[in-house]
Amino acid sequence: MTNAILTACGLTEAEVTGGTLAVRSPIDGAEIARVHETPASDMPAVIARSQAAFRVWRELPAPRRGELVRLLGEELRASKEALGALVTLEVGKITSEGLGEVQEMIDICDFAVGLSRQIYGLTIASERPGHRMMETWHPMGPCGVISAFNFPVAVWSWNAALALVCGDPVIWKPSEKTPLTAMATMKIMERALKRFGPEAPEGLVQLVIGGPAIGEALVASKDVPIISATGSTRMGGIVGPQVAARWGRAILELGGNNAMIVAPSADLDMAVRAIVFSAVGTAGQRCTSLRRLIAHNSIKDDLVAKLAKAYASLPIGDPRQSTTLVGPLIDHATRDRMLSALESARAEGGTVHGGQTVTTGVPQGGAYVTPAIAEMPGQTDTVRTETFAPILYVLGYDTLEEAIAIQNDVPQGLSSCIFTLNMREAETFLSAAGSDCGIANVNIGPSGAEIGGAFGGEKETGGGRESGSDAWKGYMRRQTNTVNYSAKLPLAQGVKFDF
Ligand code: UN1
Repeated sequence: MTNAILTACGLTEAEVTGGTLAVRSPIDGAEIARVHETPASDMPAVIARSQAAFRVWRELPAPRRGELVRLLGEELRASKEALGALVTLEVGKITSEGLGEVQEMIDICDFAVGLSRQIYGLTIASERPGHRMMETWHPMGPCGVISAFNFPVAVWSWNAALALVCGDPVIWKPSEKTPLTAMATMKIMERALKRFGPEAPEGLVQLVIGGPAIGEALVASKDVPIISATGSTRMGGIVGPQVAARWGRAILELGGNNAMIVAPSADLDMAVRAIVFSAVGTAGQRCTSLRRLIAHNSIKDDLVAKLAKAYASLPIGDPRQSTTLVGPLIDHATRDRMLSALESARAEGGTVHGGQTVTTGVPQGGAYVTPAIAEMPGQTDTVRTETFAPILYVLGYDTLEEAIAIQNDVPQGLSSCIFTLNMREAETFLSAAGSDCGIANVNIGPSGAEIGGAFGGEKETGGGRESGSDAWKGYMRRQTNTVNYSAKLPLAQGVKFDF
């Protein structure tokens, strides 16, 4: 089965054996490959190739660059099943979410193809006669992409699809837990490059595999002006200042601690469906996963009872089975962190439902758990900490103002939502005095965003924006142009300087 999936993705025996990096499937903990790491000593050459590619790629018209991304989208469509199955094998996502991840790649390719003909700059009214002002967007240079295990390929594609149409080469360092999906994605990219032909320079898209030394080489290099890093706040706290210190541009997507406010008027059945998907989907391992439920005290007990019933019915097990909704955690260390967070929650006065290790009816060797609900007496330190596992903390509230204050009173600021049928409450939540997050939704959960919107958040989430809207501007440099077509040289602000 494993070999069939690797072969379907075009990975050869030589590529997946004999290396130094062991890859385990979270499904059963079995080693599925030993891949070859990029020696840190290769990094200067990798970066030099990327710089050389940049000098060629930046001169190709953007719509022509978009053609490469169009071909990538086509190749992804053809490889959707194979790559989706590999996401399931390497990350443990259920089959539907593995396929959904590849669909997200296809979607961003489509978006970027359109963007390649819409890299618009403003024209600006000049205060001087016979002058014209405008903005031009230029390619920026190599873009280093450091991605996390939980969206091993979609997050790369958000960055790569935009960077490529923006004229930037890409150097990708995936999570050490997920080199296989990255290698398979590169095969797909290579097919697109081959069809595109010789206008695409060698080294336009490169993959480097390995640990922190590889990432550090990218982060430290002045020749990699953009570093897009997705992962923990701890990682971002190291990467961000280093990139800033060398005047690079960091696009950071770090931790979240996403909440849902459920108001008295909410459609509770709909809220339950949204809560279960966003708290339990991907086994709670999305940066957008729902972690805090802030429920009005008048409906809280009813809601928790409905949730407990829904949780009890969730099929937990092998993510390759079509009926499974909760697959394994990425590894046993994650399971241990989940159990210890629940211990802390209990010590803080919380009442925990679920949160047990599951060993029957699941493949042996994987880290399977029952998702947990923890009713908390308040927003304790444990609640304020992101634990990358299916734990839903429940808090009560009486006034909307109080609910919004609780929602905002965490270090992270990625995603948020409110369930209400009251228009005043919904609009207040979205207003300047409402949610402080980069994403704020009404009557849908915090996870599962479409690619068309800008994705990212504030505070310890890092402030970066990727994917849709005008996130492309993060991959280009803006140039302000003033053109004088008159025969005089008037100065701005009425300054006189005659000699
Ligand atoms: C992530 O978890 O790093 O909004 C990205 C979502 C997905 C992307 C999540 N579209 O849940």
